[in-house]
Amino acid sequence: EFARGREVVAVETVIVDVPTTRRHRLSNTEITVQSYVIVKAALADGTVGYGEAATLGGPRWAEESVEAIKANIDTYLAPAVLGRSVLSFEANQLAMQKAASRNNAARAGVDAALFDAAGKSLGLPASQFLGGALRDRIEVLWALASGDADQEIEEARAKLAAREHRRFKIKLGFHSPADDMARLALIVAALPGCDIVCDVNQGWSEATAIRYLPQLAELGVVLIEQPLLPGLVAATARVAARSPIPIMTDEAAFTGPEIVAQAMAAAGSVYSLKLVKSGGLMELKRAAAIASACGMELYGGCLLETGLGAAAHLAVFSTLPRLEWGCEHFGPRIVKTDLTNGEVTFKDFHIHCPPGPGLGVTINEAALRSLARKG
Ligand code: MUC
Ligand code: MG
Repeated sequence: EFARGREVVAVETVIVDVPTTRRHRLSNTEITVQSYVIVKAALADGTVGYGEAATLGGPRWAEESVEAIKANIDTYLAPAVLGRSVLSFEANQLAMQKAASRNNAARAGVDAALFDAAGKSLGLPASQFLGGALRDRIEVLWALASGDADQEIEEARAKLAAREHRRFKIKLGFHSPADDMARLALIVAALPGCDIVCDVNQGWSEATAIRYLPQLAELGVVLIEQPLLPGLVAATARVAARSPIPIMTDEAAFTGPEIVAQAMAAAGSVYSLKLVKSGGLMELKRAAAIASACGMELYGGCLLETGLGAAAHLAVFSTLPRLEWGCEHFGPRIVKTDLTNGEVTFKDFHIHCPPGPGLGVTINEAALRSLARKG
């Protein structure tokens, strides 16, 4: 009965290139443009839902590029869900997993569009399909990643003054460790009372991490994200054993077994949750349960998504029994043009979950058209 009219009749994709407000640097890449694949899913009853697959720096942060994501959705994932009921969330995700191994960002983009369409068709927020929301706002961190301490301090002070962010993530690893420490010391001194997280994005060796841990601890850094290469599990565990600061696992664990392996090796005690790693909304919730069951605390990670991708994460994060470290969904504010009509808001240091049906956001069609890649 409920399924009638709710068959998926079309899945379309478009690549968009969205300029950022400033250069965003990571240890292994830097961007001034964020590229996404926007997925549009249409149902027989006329409902349309949207999802977003994010990348960072081409196939650099992870192996998927927007070009590959679009091709794999168009050729393999879309045919896998066409004609199926949008309400068969598990069956649709299984069909996509059968059609393509890994391709997590691509699967997550389609999955988000299906959750949005299902919710919009029934007049329910997507969080209802995931157990229902436990919270309507989440403390949200801002990332400082230009590499220029003066600019970063000015940017952070503006965020504090606007009461948008009071926790900051500093990207490390693109300067020498000594230069990064000097930069970090200036930032920490300028932002008293603010929590500081450092993301090394795999940029350090075990020796460098061990050498600089005491300085990070002295500066009061509260969390160190992905200091070493994902494959260096034993080395990361040795770093974690010596570190007074918890280590957060990011690129080292996409799948459930990878999360368990990190936790069992004691290589991380906090897990960064991302749709591009888990491959779908239900899968993201499962990743949270797996990490929690292994004793890890949870952090809501991002890949600089627009308001659309942020809303898909918030639909899941709002339902999690535990989310000890809040989230970092600052993406809607780092892009020059958001692709939504501003339903995701930032106020009193929190990101507010949009309450509307589906993912709770609507698409700015004019922005989507003007930023769509031509040719
Ligand atoms: C990452 O590795 O966490 C998310 C925020 C940010 O500044 O970089 C990304 C990716
Ligand atoms: Mg990271």
